[in-house]
Amino acid sequence: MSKKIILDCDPGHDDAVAMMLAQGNPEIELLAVTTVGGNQTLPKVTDNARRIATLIGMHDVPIAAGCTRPLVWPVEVAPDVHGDSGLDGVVLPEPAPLVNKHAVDLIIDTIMAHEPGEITLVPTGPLTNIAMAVRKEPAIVERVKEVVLMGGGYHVGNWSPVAEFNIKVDPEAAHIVFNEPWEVLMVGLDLTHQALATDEITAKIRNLGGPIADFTLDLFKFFRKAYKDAQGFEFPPVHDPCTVAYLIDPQVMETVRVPIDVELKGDLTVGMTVADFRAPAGPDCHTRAATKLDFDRFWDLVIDSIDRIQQDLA
Ligand SMILES: [Ca+2]
Repeated sequence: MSKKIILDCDPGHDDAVAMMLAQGNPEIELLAVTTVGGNQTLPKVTDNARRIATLIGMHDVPIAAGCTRPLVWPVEVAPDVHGDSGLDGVVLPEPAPLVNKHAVDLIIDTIMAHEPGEITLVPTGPLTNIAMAVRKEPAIVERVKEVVLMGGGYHVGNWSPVAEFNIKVDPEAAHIVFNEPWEVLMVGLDLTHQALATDEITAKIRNLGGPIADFTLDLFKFFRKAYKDAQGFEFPPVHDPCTVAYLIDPQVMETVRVPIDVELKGDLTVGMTVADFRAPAGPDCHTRAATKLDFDRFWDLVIDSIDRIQQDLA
C-alpha cells in the first residue's frame, strides 16, 4: 500500500530533493504539491516547484500556490542559504502548469475527498498554509493520518540560537499545527543535521550519471558553499527529504514520543520548539521528535529515487 501524501514546500534546495524522493519512490503516492513563502518569496518558490516538476517528469500532480506571508510577522527569506532565486546554482526547464486554486483549498479539498486516515501531510516550509487550512476547515484534523514536518529541533536552532527557520519565520502557524490533536512528527535539526551530503554521497551520485544526478550535484555544490559560508558546515545538511524517507521506510530514523510546544513570547526564544523530556509522555501526547538517522538507509533511498526518475525519463 503506497502512502498518500501532500507535500507543502518552499523550494529550496532540500525541498527539491524531497520532491525527487516523492516522485521517484513507488511507496509514495504524491497527491499535490503546494507552495508557501519561505526560503524565498512565494512567486519564486512556486516557480521553482513548477520547474522541478517538469525536470523530474512529475506531470500528473497538481501544484498550487499558497500564502505569501506568515500569519503575523513580515516576510523573512533565506537568500544566504538558497540564493536570490531560492534555488541558485541549477539550470531548470520551463515551469509545469499551476492549478487555479489556492493551496489552502487544495489541501482541504484533497483531504476531505479521501477517507479518514488516508493522507499524511508533509510540510517542509513554514507552516502558514497548514495552519490556515486547519482554521478554515477544522474537520481535516481528524482525517489526516499524520503531519510529518521538517522544522524545529529540541537542542539546536539555525535561525536563532534556539529556533529553526521554518518555525521561526511563522511561529504562530507552527503553534497552531503543534497544538491540534493530530499526530505530529517533528523532523527537526537534531535529525536533519545528520543528513549530510558528504563526499562519499556525492561520489555515489556522480557514479550514477545522467541529468537528474547532474542536477542533484549542482544543487549540492551550491548548498555546500552556502552552508559553509553561512553556518560553518563542512557538508550541507539536506533537511527536507528526511520526512519523505521516513514515510517510505520508518526504520530510516528513530523517534521518541514527547510533548512539544512552540514558544511565542520570549525575547530570545520565540519560535523555539520546546520538547519536555522530563518524564514519559502521557497518553494524550500526540507529538514525536525524530532523534537518530540511519545515514546509509536514507541516502540509499535518495540515490535510488534519482536512478528511478532517470529510468522513467529515458
Ligand atoms: Ca524547505
